Amino acid sequence: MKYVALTIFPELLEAFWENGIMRRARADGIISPKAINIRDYAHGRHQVTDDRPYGGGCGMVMKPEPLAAAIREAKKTAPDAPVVMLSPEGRRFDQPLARQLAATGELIFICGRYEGIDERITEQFVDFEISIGDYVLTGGELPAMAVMDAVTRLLPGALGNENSADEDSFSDKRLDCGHYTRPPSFEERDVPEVLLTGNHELIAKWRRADALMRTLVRRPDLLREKPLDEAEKALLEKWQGEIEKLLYR
Ligand code: 9D3
Repeated sequence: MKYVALTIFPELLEAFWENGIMRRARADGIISPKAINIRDYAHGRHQVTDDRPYGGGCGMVMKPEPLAAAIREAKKTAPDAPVVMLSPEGRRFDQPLARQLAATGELIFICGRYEGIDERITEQFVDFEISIGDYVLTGGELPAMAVMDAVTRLLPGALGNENSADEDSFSDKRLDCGHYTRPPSFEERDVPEVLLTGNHELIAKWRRADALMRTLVRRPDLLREKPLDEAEKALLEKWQGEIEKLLYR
């Protein structure tokens, strides 16, 4: 997967690519990332990349000419890449969109700063406009890293263990179960006994129940997004019975 990120802070992306899973994926040739400094394509003595908004108002807007030149440069390296613009007005990023982007061979990211970029750039060049959620950041670099992170871990070989486990139908639209490691007792809190039994069938059953309970309590909206399977219905009915016993005894 080829990534080209257009930014006025290329060091932010370089630091991201030089660490952890990204670093290894890059060393293994699974990703080949490159940052282009938009400022290098700005003209004049001060290489200005922003200007005042037409119509007035506070804040600044990224000028179209340096962005267009930087995008055209990126397209020389990645001619078939969809152009992804990170923007608070974009479509909310989620796992299905991560899968869709992971299926492309190359991606160009535009990381905006200030109040945004000139709308004519969006109209002319942008294929996907993506937001990572409803909160206000200071620019598109961190969102671009979030998208690259989610996409990279889906690429074959990027995670040490061949990934598929969390992409299967079970974990989709459900929270994960709780995780535990040694020691078995930590500051008066014990690991659930079943996890120490070595009984893999019982452990799998406990994990499914714990995941369902956590989803029910924290994210009941997810239970409506994917229909309950028979095992989940049985667990919910069992818990309903236990709740009714407590309430109506
Ligand atoms: C007053 C209108 N503001 C929009 C909420 C202006 C504005 C604030 C912050 C415009 C851009 C930004 C910088 N944010 C991003 O570039 C951004 C972002 C975000 O702030 N939240 C979630 N996802 C994203 S993707 C890019």
